[in-house]
Amino acid sequence: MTKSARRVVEILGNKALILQNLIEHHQKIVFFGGAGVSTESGIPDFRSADGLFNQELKTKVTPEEIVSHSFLKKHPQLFFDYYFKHLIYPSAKPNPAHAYLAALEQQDKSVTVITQNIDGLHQVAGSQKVLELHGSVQHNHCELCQKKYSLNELMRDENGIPRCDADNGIVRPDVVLYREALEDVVIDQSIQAIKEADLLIIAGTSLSVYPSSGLIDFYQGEDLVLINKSSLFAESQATLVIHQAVGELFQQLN
Ligand code: CNA
Repeated sequence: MTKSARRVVEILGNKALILQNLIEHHQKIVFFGGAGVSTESGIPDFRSADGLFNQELKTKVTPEEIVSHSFLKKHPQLFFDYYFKHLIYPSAKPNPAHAYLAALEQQDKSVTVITQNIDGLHQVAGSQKVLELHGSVQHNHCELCQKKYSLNELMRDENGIPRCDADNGIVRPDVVLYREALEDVVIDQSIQAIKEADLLIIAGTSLSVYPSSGLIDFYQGEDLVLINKSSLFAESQATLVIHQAVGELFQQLN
């Protein structure tokens, strides 16, 4: 679709059609997502009005402080109370956005999902190429002996501190906590995928968590699509901006 044709469709209001067209005409697609991709699966994000950071807590400690490694070290019980209550959603199911991306991978295209989410829903939907910048709640390990535990094993004692059955060490999630470094290999693979992409779709992220959000600066491709329920600073650089719920939007695509 030419730029002028795209503009006509935009004026007519069918942005889903433009997105569909962009996806059809590009071969190397990167989907860069955040917590907003999973809100329609019933998992709250951090920064929406009803997101976790805006919910009243009984303590003066902020969620950012709680979800940090120093807090886990000092107050493991309070860390896991918060973690199990607010960050684990074992019954959440993929929504149409997850499902669409998994199906797209089956077409003759290169599709890479780069996610800041820790819920593992892209893999549940069937996506194979998923780079999890902030790790995953599905994987856990003992801080002392590194023994691995599944989420089900971690949740055996939902009210206590998960302990290793070999040495009683604390079993922690393989999630990048605040003030912890991202894994080099995941960063390198993400940069590579973004550099090679000819379509970058950014969805459901406030782009406010660094260094993850800075990765999109490596994009040199043709078209940039931004999907978010609210406005973002990066909109001026985008070919297409869609203010809509991402699952609802992807449900309209073929
Ligand atoms: P964020 O800062 O909470 O921003 C979410 C963004 O998504 C906001 O701009 C919302 O307006 C927007 N949004 C919410 N729902 C939708 C929707 N249905 N469709 C379109 N847009 C929507 O979250 P970020 O991902 O930007 O911040 C990164 C943090 C959030 C990472 O460290 C994650 O680990 C963390 N997080 C992950 C999950 C999860 O794994 N599902 C849940 C909550 C927080």
